[in-house]
Amino acid sequence: MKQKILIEMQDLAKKYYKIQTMNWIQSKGDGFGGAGITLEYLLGKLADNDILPDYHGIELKTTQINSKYSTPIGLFSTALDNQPLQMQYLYETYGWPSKNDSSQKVFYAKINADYSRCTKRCSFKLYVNYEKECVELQIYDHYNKERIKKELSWSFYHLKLRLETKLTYLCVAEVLKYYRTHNENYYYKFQEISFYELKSFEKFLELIEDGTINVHIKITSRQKGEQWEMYDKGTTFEIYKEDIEKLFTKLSVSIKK
Ligand SMILES: [Ca+2]
Repeated sequence: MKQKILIEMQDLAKKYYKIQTMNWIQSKGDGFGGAGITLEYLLGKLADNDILPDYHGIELKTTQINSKYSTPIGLFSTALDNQPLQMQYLYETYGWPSKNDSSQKVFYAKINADYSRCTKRCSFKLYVNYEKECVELQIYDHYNKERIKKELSWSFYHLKLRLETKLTYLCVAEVLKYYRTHNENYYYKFQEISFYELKSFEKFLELIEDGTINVHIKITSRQKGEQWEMYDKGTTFEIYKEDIEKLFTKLSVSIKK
């Protein structure tokens, strides 16, 4: 590992230690990403950048540890790339009526290498195609199990570029979350921090193949005048926290005194 990154990690660990000592901190953002936004704010980062690592070559992730559910860590978000507007195609062709309002369409699903049944008619799965150098989102007719001939994929080139640029070095902060009804605010308490280095892109592909990494497609609809239109909240490759050391090697970083 580069010496420069190790120094940045030690520096980050030191700043983080100060944040730990601050105890409960009121959220600086709202909704789902509040913990991450709050941490970035406290570290003095101004604007969010989805493409590059958050902090001096290190990507920051937060994970809530007092949640009933095991929440996955989003690695990076990227649309299908073998043709333009593939997400649009997916939404228009395979979207299903929303539970809240059946006049709205959604395509909101987690898909991995096992079959995931999304619609009455179709199942979806991820398949790593080494020959074509892409990760395919395959569609199967649920009844006859035959593959529907439509190519939807992410190229190895694009995935490798995204993974290696954003996630070569990673820092995961564990956080406690508390909702205070009195003033309707979220509060966070920052706990343990861990540092990691990416194993390899080949490992990433292996973990897609064995079902460890899934893709979360989040397309809903929003109203525009009288009409509903597609609202794409992003397509994210995810890994559960308990699997993180399958993709990354844990590093030992101590605070430099
Ligand atoms: Ca981040």
